[in-house]
Amino acid sequence: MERTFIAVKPDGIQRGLCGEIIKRFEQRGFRLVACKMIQASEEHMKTHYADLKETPFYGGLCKYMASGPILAMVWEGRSIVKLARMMLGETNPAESKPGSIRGDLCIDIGRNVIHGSDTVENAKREIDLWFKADEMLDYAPCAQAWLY
Ligand code: RTP
Repeated sequence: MERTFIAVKPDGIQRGLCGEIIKRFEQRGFRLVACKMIQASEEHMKTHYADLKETPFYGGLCKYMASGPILAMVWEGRSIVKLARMMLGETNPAESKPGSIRGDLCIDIGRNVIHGSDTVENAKREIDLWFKADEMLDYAPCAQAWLY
């Protein structure tokens, strides 16, 4: 089963959007296997966004991402890396379709509320960067009597 790293960015936390974002992943049928609030250091964000090192926005992006708490999560499900990116919408919310998280919830490229891994390989790298193995729970999907 595929896993991806999803993070509600500081602006998403400040705007109280965690519930809305988690709801969308749950309703799509994906499973939350790890979740924690964390205020990352700028160094940690520089490692996370290392592939953007040469861009003009790298410094500001890393500083911003370290400016407040983030909700770091690992979600699991079939083709989740690709499907989560579709759920997120475009990097620039102004170009995101209504119905996507960014298309519904934000406008500014620098305050686009959510991060999602862009490839299966990067998902593995990011999950390892943010979570220890024992912070992720392996539990079976269930069809219990109390699920309707
Ligand atoms: P993310 O990594 O945060 O999920 O975003 P992404 O894959 O959609 O986009 P990426 O190219 O990896 O950029 C990371 C974040 O940098 C900010 N950004 N600013 N032109 C700009 O000013 C600019 N371009 C990108 C965005 O906040 C983007 O999410």
